[in-house]
Amino acid sequence: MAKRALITGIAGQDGAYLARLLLDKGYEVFGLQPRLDSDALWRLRELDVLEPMTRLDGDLQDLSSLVRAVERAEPDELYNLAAQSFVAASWGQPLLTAQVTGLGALHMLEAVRLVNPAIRFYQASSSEMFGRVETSPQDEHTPFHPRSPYAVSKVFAHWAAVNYRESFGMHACCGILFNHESPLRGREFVTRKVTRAVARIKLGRQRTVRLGNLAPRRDWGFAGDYVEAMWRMLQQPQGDDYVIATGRSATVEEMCAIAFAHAGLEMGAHVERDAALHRPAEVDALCGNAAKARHALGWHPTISLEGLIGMMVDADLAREAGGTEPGPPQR
Ligand code: NDP
Ligand code: GDR
Repeated sequence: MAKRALITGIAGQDGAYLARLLLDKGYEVFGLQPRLDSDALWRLRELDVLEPMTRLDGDLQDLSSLVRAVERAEPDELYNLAAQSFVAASWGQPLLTAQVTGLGALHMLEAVRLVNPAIRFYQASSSEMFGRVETSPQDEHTPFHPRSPYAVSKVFAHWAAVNYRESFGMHACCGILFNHESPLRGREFVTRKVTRAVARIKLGRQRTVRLGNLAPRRDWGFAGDYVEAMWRMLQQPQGDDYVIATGRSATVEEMCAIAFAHAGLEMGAHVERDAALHRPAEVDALCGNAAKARHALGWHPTISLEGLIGMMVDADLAREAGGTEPGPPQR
């Protein structure tokens, strides 16, 4: 019989890639999303996963909707990807972020415990939990020092999942994923903001892009690789926590330079600095050590930063040229 999976945050970047992966593996896929209007589903259309999956209404803030979704889907595996995931927005909406990204994960764990604690559970933890780091690279033993309401909420959710594993013997895994991007990345995140601007500048539709702090370092990988790691975690005999990263760290400025160079443009003339885009507390440098995932899961990244940013610029050029820009307005 086909395995069944329930994915929360199905309409987000990772939800779409994970749905594609699981459908290709023969799973029956159920996707939970609060709003099921047409605009929200563009990523599912792009990866051709909308028709073969079942969509369920539900919100991480509403435990009863989660209980109903778990009862309906009867999943073998549950991937909790839903979140208010934009770090910059979390200072303006700290309570909403805590309720969805933090408490929402606990609601999801409770729904699983109430309906069927044998369901394997994946929690989308984040490298943002490391925050102000004192050692590099970061691995599963690096202490957390969250620097935003988003990261504080993710630490709560992370420990809730660990606690349910230890308290109730649940097969709960936390994937501590470093930044991962793709042509389906939301336009508010810096890579996609830059690749979209590069495409528009190349086509003469815009002259400059306004950016905040160009100095922070991030370890950027490809979302398609990272959802494969999520799945591999849930195939292990025991629940555990894994860092997923490329091990290469680059500054925002270096990432921008790659994007402009890919389109044959000179970056200097097109980037404006805007202090209003700086964050109240910044995460200066992240770089992950995924040795545990490499050994235990046989996982490794397949796409370089140049390959990733080039793929995103090419996708944005094609969309801009074809007038097929998908997705909701930029936040
Ligand atoms: P996205 O922001 O693209 O997707 C998040 C999804 O959650 C969206 O579909 C969103 O819907 C949905 N959502 C928001 N609020 C609720 C709610 N109250 N109830 C149910 N669903 C809700 O994120 P990604 O796909 O990039 O990331 C997936 C997960 O992984 C997130 O938890 C993120 O924090 C985490 N993560 C991401 C990393 C990355 O680099 N991409 C790295 C590490 C962790 P809507 O759009 O309608 O608001
Ligand atoms: P991040 O991603 O906060 O790391 O969280 P984001 O792309 O938003 O920022 C990365 C870095 O770029 C700097 N930056 C800007 N960022 C944005 N968005 N817009 C700008 O104009 C800009 N200028 C400079 C930021 O200050 C930051 O240092 C992502 C999300 O997917 C989280 O959900 C996830 O948990 C982490 O990655 C790992």
